[in-house]
This record gives sequence, C-alpha cells and structure tokens, in this order.
Amino acid sequence: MSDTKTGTRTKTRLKVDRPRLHKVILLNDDYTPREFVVMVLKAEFHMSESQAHRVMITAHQKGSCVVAVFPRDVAETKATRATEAGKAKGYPLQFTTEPEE
Ligand code: TYC
Repeated sequence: MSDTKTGTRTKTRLKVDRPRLHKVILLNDDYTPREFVVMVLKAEFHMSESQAHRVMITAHQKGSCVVAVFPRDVAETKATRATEAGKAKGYPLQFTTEPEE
C-alpha cells in the first residue's frame, strides 16, 4: 500500500493467496510397456518401486492417475520431461498437468 503520506492506507487484500498447486497426471495408453512407465515414475518423481507400480496400475485400470502435486512450473517441467522420456523410446506415454481445486 502506498498511501502512507495521506494516511488513507487502503486494505486491498486480507490475505495473501498461496500459489495454486498443479497435479501431474499420468495417462494410460495401449503401447507403453508397464516396466517403462514404472522406470519413468521412479526416475522423474523419485518414487519407490512399489509406489511407482501402484500409480502405473491405477492409470492402466482407470485411464489416468495423479502422480504428485507441485508449483505450476515444476509440474509442467516434470510432465514434459517424463513425456519426452517416452517419446525418445517411441512410446506414446503422456503426462499432463492441471490446477488443483
Ligand atoms: N497400458 C499399458 C500396457 O498394457 C501400460 C501402461 C500403464 C501405459 C499406465 C501407460 O500410464 C500408463 N502395456
């Protein structure tokens, strides 16, 4: 607030909003090998074998699975890197992002 000279400081915000977190979402496809999906989850998202396996199976069965939440730039970078890892092997593996509610 910059009205200190006149003493008419206006309260424009009661609270500072925390920046919204964004979900990284793993999408199922029919071609990427399960073990490759698990490997990417472990490498890019620092998951254990069992965590990665659970996330992969959930995406496989339900069509998608939330992997993790991050500030937007981190979520987008990780989703891009993980998608690129599949692309480099010729797989259609996809990670997307969306803001949390
Ligand atoms: N559906 C793939 C298969 O049967 C495995 C897979 C699982 C691929 C999860 C993507 O997000 C995924 N080989």
